[in-house]
Amino acid sequence: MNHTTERTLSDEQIAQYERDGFLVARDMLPVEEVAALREHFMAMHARGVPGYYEPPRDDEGGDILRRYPRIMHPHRVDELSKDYMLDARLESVLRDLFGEEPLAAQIMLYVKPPGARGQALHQDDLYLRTAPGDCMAAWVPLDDADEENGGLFVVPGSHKTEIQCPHLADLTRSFTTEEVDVPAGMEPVLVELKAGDVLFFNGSVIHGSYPNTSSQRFRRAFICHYVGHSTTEMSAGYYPLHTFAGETLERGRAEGGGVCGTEAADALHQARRGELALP
Ligand SMILES: O=C(O)CCC(=O)C(=O)O
Repeated sequence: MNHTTERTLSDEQIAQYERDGFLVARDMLPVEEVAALREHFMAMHARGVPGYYEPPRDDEGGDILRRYPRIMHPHRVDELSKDYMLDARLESVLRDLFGEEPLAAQIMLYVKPPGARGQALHQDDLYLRTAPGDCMAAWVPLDDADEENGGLFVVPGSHKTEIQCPHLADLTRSFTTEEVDVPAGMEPVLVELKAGDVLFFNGSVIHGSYPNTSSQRFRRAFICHYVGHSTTEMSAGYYPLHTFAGETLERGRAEGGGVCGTEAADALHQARRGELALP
């Protein structure tokens, strides 16, 4: 078991996370390890997993993301993905930030090639529906991530605002269909990261990314989502949860939620067509 009673983070780092809703841990993974991960994930991407996610398609149809779709839940079919989702280095930071044992819910892989759209501003808690408390993301860049190649933006302090009902995003800039507004007086800021850094952020923080405008630079990242051990319910699509000791478990099933970035938009579209009444 990876349990340790010693803290990894300083009081200042924990206070900064609580104030801003995010924390950058620099140089968590050695560059050689990140290079090996890039290779592993690109090979997986090229292979596809029939019956699980679509192998990359050659006919782009004007959208490069058809050839490079994000891969949801690779930990269910790929041991290395699961190992990283349950990595002890991530666990120690998560434990300090949650203030309790973390449980892993999912991992997603984004390849984001040159020309790819981003993911409009949103809050993960809308989809994971964790209660009580918030989920947390560990966003692990596999390339240096900056404004040019579509790095991640966060809105500092927005985890202290309400979870918003999204509206339709600008689909020329976002591959997901929903977007939330930036609260008055707040601004999205780019979190510039080097491959090997890890960004941790609270599930209520408004965040997202814009298109990759570079001509040659991919912006690969894997993103893991976690909840605290005291969670009593969440969206069932993320079950089973994983302990860092390797057990699986479930909690209660929250209403709604679903795959990050699509569920609420589907509901909005259905509502517009008069098939569903929104509360
Ligand atoms: O990596 C991105 O571009 C967006 C990721 C994101 O918003 C998320 O993981 O919820």
